Amino acid sequence: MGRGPWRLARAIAAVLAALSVVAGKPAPLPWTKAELSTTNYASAIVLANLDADSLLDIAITDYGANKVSVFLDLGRRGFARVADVEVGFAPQDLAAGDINRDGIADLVVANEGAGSLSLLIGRGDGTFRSQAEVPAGGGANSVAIADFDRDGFPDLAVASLIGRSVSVLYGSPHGLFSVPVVLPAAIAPINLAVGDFDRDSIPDIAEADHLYDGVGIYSGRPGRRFAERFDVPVGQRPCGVTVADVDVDGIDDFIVTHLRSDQLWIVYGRSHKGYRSRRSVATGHRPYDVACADFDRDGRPDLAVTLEEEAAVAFYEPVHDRRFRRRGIVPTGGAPRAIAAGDLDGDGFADLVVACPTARTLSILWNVRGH
Ligand SMILES: [Ca+2]
Ligand SMILES: [Ca+2]
Ligand SMILES: [Ca+2]
Ligand SMILES: [Ca+2]
Repeated sequence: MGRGPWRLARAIAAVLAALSVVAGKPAPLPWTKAELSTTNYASAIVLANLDADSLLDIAITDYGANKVSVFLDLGRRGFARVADVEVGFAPQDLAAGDINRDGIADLVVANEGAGSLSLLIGRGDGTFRSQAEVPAGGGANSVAIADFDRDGFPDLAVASLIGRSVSVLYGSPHGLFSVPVVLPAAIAPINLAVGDFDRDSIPDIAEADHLYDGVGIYSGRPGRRFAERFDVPVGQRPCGVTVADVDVDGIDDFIVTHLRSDQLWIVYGRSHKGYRSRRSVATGHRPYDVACADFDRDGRPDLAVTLEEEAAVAFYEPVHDRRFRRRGIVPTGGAPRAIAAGDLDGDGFADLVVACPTARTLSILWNVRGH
């Protein structure tokens, strides 16, 4: 054998070694990190425009302090924290939407300890002019806003851990909600998300059940009805569930994280019935939550996963056949849990907000590809 093929083989080995470094730890990704302090234990994050500018603001539930904290985005990567809002005992989750249809974003908070929902009506300056608390089942731990009966008034879906159920509360012209319609869950619902998984234009609910090896789907039907729950097997002990159109086919999909088995599952929606396929992605240790956005703007959504035990966010990009590969990781300020994606600085590239509850911080990961 001459030296040419040997050199070629060595060059190929060098390229493969370099690629394995890129796929593993240090991550040459264009992210700049900043930290915001929280009061106690940030359990959930929502990004919404809560004031009069065009920038997304940050609202979090503070589980230990029984409060919602709002960080107004002032532009130029600066934030102003407005006065915290008292909510019910042990707030675990929140959602943003215009509940009373006055054009101003409002917040709904699931209070796990109180078994209630706090309704915070926005003033449009990051503060809230009224607060109501409605019963929502014991261990209310996850909430979403959607118009399930398509009457133009926002409705609420809430998971009840102790009630072992998902409840739907229908909105009315007066901003009041109906008595809950209770849908039985499997064992221990800990998270839900809403999307249209069968493309019939009626919102459906995906519910992750912590003690059951699957995700329950409640398909919305015309009127105030849901089809009988059906389960999608997604491995042991699902934790987080996030809705996105991962394969860009116009049908919502959902992504499920698994704290204990170090993987996530992507369940792809399908027109008319059920789901088309599902795919697992091996992650690092203790994937808690996932955000889906097209971070590099190549037209294909990417995944950002909080790895609690690695104190980092891991990034995954799509490859062929609905599979994903790891692109790199970015360290956070502590063990990360909740994550949310949105363009905070208005440069057209999605940024990330990551809650690190034990460090009492939010890590802001600025996506600086556009700079
Ligand atoms: Ca409103
Ligand atoms: Ca409605
Ligand atoms: Ca549907
Ligand atoms: Ca899809």
